[in-house]
Amino acid sequence: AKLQRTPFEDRAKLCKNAVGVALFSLMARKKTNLCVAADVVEAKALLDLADAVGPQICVLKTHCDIVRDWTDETGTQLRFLADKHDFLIFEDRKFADIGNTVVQQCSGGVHRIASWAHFTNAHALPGDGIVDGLRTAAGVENHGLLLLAQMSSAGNLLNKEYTSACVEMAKRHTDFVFGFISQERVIEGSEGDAFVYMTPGVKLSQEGDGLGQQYNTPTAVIADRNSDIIIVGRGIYKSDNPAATAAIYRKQAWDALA
Ligand code: S5P
Repeated sequence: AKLQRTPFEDRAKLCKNAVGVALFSLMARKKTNLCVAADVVEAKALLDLADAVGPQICVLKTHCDIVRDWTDETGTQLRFLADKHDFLIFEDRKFADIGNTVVQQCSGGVHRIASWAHFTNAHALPGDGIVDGLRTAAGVENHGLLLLAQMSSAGNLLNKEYTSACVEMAKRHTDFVFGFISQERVIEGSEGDAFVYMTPGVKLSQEGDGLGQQYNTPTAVIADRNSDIIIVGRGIYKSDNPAATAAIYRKQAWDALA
């Protein structure tokens, strides 16, 4: 039997974090559940890619620390493109340190992540202090956080017990934590409708990369595993025409919701 899905506009009303509300609303308005992982290593290439795929996506995912010529202007320009095309910026920093350290890592350094990213993510490993630290760095008003509840890579150590502990941590911080990086929906029912599930390891051709990445199709991730958003990197940015390829992934992922 087909899953009965709560529409994204209704889930916006259940979510307690402003960025989560904005994300659900934008997905409903723009009709896209595609996130592009913009893993390119030069600022101009990053901005060009964001401009090209911008019309197709709900979220642009960045790894600012792989960009060799990152400046404050890169963050400013990304925000300009986010407004132009109506998408949110997700810095995939995967914080994993004690609260006091992540405050500095998120707000300071060369990248000043909190000044341009709408949301970021963290491993739950250090305990609740990491969430409290990132909340301090960002301010709850216009930032949000995802927890890594599951990973796509072969042999990862995030087992069922760990995933459950992540879920419990998220439930303790619904003002700030609005979802998960996971391979499937990790909270069922209406309680789970208040959170967003974003899934990486998505590609139309499914052979791995020789470094442990494991791929599923957009349809498998959305229709079978009941996730909300597909995260696609190399499948799009390494293709001959990223804008056209993004449109193909977008359609498959959105059609899989029906
Ligand atoms: O479990 C994970 C979590 C993340 S955020 N597995 C992942 O691959 N990612 C990220 O998703 C990874 O850092 C990369 O930016 C993207 C997948 O890229 P692709 O080229 O394999 O599609």
